[in-house]
Amino acid sequence: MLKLRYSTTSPFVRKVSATIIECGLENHVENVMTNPFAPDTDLSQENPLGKVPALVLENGEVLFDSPVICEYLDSLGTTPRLFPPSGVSRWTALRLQAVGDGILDASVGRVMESRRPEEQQSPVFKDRCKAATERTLDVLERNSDQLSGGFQIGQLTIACALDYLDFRFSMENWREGRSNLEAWHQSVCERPSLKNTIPHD
Ligand SMILES: N[C@@H](CCC(=O)N[C@@H](CS)C(=O)NCC(=O)O)C(=O)O
Repeated sequence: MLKLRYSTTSPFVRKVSATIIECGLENHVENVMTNPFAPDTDLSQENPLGKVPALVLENGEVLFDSPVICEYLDSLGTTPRLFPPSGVSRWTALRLQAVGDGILDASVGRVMESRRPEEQQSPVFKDRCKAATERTLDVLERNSDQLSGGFQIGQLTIACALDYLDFRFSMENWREGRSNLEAWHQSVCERPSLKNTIPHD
């Protein structure tokens, strides 16, 4: 049995949970709830970086960083579903995954910053994160055709990123002026892997 150290709100964990469903591995993974910010957490014994997701393999080895975990899970099946093995399609999938992860890094960064004591927060940092997110969403809107025609790790990650914006920044409404991206999101959000892993507090 694999062991996934998870939290319910982490969008990086959600990538992994959705991958587990896409790959039909639900019965092979035990989910262990972990708050990486709890002072008494033992997470660092398994992931020295102290972050979720972390996947403990049957031999005790621990994988971390969602791209690594997702690709490992995808490799367990007979045919990879989410990570094309080589060629242009692989680089397209990895590139789109990096786009989604980048939006998540910026957005999680903003959330973390806003939880620090008010007088220690950096408006400059928060504005940079927001601007990076907005620019990246605009590029996705202009190139939304790159998202159609399949559902691989890139599409999965970008869907998780858009849902995370709904979860944490709904007042900013990423859909405004981005009808292509909205239509694409609508077309994938009913997939069981996404529908069953919606973030919640
Ligand atoms: N690049 C990592 C990011 C993981 C990450 O930032 N996880 C956050 C939760 S969303 C965390 O565990 N943070 C704890 C900390 O920063 O101490 C991945 O893709 O898995």
